[in-house]
Amino acid sequence: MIVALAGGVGAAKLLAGLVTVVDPSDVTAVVNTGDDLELHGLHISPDIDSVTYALAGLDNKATGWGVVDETWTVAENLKAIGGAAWFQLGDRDLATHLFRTQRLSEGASLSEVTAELTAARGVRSHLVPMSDQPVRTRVTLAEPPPGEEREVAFQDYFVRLGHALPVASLRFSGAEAARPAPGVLEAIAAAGVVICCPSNPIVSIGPILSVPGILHALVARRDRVVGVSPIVAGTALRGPADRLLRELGHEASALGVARLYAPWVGTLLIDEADESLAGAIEALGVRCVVAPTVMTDTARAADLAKAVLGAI
Ligand code: FO1
Repeated sequence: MIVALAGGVGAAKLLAGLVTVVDPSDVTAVVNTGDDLELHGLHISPDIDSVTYALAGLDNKATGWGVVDETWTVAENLKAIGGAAWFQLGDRDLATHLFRTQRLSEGASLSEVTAELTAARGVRSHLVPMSDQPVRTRVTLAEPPPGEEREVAFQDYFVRLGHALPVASLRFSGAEAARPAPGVLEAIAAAGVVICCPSNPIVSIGPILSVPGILHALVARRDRVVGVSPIVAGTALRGPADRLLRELGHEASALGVARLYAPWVGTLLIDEADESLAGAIEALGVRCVVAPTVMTDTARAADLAKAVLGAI
């Protein structure tokens, strides 16, 4: 069994490639829910949805989030009547949020709803939220603009403010009281390989590690954990991972990622562009494997998945 720690787009791409080279039902993805939000009375789980849509072949490759062939009738009408328009929900995507919110209101857990949604979309891999309890990433801005709170919710930082403002610190609200979702610790303990997907180390993988028990379970399987650096030649291929690393005092490089992950990642796969860092990474006690990591299409993602599996 293969376990993957997953954030949004980078994880979704790698997992879409992975399921072309292994039996999809052998894959369990533990997904970040620190990005979740409530908007228009709906519970939205962006990373769970990004991974689900990618595995169902429904992902919108133009935006990197949401559903392919999307239409925007509801969003346009919401905007016309003065509703919150900064976080765009497409018509097809809305069905997911309506279903999730209704089932949660009936008392289903987020894991149960996720299993129902993935089954309905024909996804054979197991998707598990990191926790059924709410854990929310909160971002403290270094220089809040006038009228802005110093601490904002993740999607306010990421989408409404365009992840353009420097960050002073982060916290994962609710983490202390959260428990790993059912099956998470068991899956990590039983996995032949645990893949840490090329997701943002700070705001995608960080929240997963904040759930009590998960880091401990990973440390115990360190020799089976393979990370993929989301930083290539000092930059994030997508999103603010490089800036966030720097702003929070880390090095924005594959070596910086290795330093962060060294306690629980036994092997780190880095891009060919970063080959010169391999020695310094190995000096940390992290095995280093060099391979092409840029996933321009599913075939490249499948090659990366094979390299990850081959690294163990
Ligand atoms: N990202 C944006 O940049 N703008 C949006 O309006 C937006 C809407 C949205 C709706 C549903 C969903 O599942 C994701 C959405 N995202 C949007 C992406 C999301 O904010 C981030 O990519 C993830 O949270 C980071 O992994």
